[in-house]
Amino acid sequence: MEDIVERFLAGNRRALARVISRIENETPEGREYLRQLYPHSGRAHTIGVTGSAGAGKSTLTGALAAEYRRHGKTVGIVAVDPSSPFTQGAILGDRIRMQDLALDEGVFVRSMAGRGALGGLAPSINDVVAAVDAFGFDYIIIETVGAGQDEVEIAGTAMTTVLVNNPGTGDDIQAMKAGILEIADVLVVNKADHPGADTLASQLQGLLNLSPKDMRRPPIVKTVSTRGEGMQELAAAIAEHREYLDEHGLLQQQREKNARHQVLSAARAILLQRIQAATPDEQLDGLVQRVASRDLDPHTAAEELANVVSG
Ligand SMILES: Nc1nc2c(ncn2[C@@H]2O[C@H](COP(=O)(O)OP(=O)(O)OP(=O)(O)O)[C@@H](O)[C@H]2O)c(=O)[nH]1
Ligand SMILES: [Mg+2]
Repeated sequence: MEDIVERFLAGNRRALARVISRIENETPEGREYLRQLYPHSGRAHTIGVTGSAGAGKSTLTGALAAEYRRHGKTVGIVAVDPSSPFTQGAILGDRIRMQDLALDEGVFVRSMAGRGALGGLAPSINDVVAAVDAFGFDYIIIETVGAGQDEVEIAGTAMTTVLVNNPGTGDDIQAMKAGILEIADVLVVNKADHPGADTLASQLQGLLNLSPKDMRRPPIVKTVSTRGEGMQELAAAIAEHREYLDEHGLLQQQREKNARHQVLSAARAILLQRIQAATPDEQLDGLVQRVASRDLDPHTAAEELANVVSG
């Protein structure tokens, strides 16, 4: 185990891949790696790329990574697969495209399952990002398909959240309704080679103009990711957001918020494991049946379970 951590810290990519697998599978070994590596994390600029299915997130991620590579920066990419079998084809396509990048030593690409047992982002995503961060990449781009809650959660993980929109889809209005603009630090109008890009950009600007004057208004960047167009502007907008965070002391605040969220969700997972380990199947089945037949309410049942570990 020491050996793997040493090789990891010496920059061995196979060690990185192995560490991530252990973390992803939530093994005790994975937790031990993370314990040792965590102090080395926190240096990368983490960028969340989110938006609807097919908005061009993967293409944009690849193009942005290429832009950073042109400046000699290293990039880790964590692509979070949506669980819907509907989009499986697209994911495969992403992997193939991403493989071109993966031949580059300065880029590391990892796909992972997006859903935990209870829905929402898999708890290990933050841990995987921490491992990629500890490895020493300058930037980490985290791609997630926009599914409401995911977008909110990714905002907690990444320093800068990029929301990818497309012309002619009406996504902007949807986004506004879901309150998603609130979490976007940079707005992208991708597929700007399609008609309606300027209209969408000005619609988005119109919405932003409604927000309070003292609030930071996310810049809007038009891109054609397939041709790498707009990547310089996007990189500049991301850098500008990072400066904004630094200048206003917001980075530390964001880190603390994220840390609190992670500590509490890890604690929740530990307690649940302990409860499950300490509860005989028959006891759980009995409680479940009583709740199902309205003989007992779920909270009283849960308290009974929790008492096993707390009392
Ligand atoms: N015309 C045009 N097509 C684009 C652009 N960016 C991406 N595409 C195309 O849009 C399709 C979807 O791109 P992806 O990058 O896979 O989109 P995604 O958002 O990652 O998709 P999911 O991960 O499945 O949600 C592909 O066929 C891309 O080639 C663009 O700027 N212009
Ligand atoms: Mg994708």
